[in-house]
Amino acid sequence: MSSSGFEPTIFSRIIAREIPATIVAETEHIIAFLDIAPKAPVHVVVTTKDPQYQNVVELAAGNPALLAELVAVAERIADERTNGQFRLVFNTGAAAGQTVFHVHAHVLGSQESTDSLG
Ligand code: IU
Repeated sequence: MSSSGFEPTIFSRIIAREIPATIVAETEHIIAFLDIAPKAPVHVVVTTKDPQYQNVVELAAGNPALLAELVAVAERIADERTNGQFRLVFNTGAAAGQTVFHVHAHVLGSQESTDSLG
């Protein structure tokens, strides 16, 4: 158990740079990294640095401003990395496919940005 009373998750270890990840965005409260097992051409995980919320329902109830910040970071990533169209997925509960109980969104884009292709 951590000093904050919450079990550190695998994402806490990514945030602490204890295990590797390709970090693509970071703010005071939010961090985003490439999913290690991408399910789409663009697949980024966006999570809170605070591990206390296990899922989006808890985050929405406990700190809606932080949820709004997470969504804003997700939109910025999508603007930068996809054609502007994206899916924002919050798996909620093990039966729904959630494996890491530290709130996070999946930003999924079917097409990478063509901005850099001229
Ligand atoms: P889920 O919604 O809880 O299933 O999402 C967890 C995601 O975290 C999943 O897509 C994993 O591929 C991803 N992931 C990762 O990117 N890096 C890791 O070290 C681990 C899991 I463990």
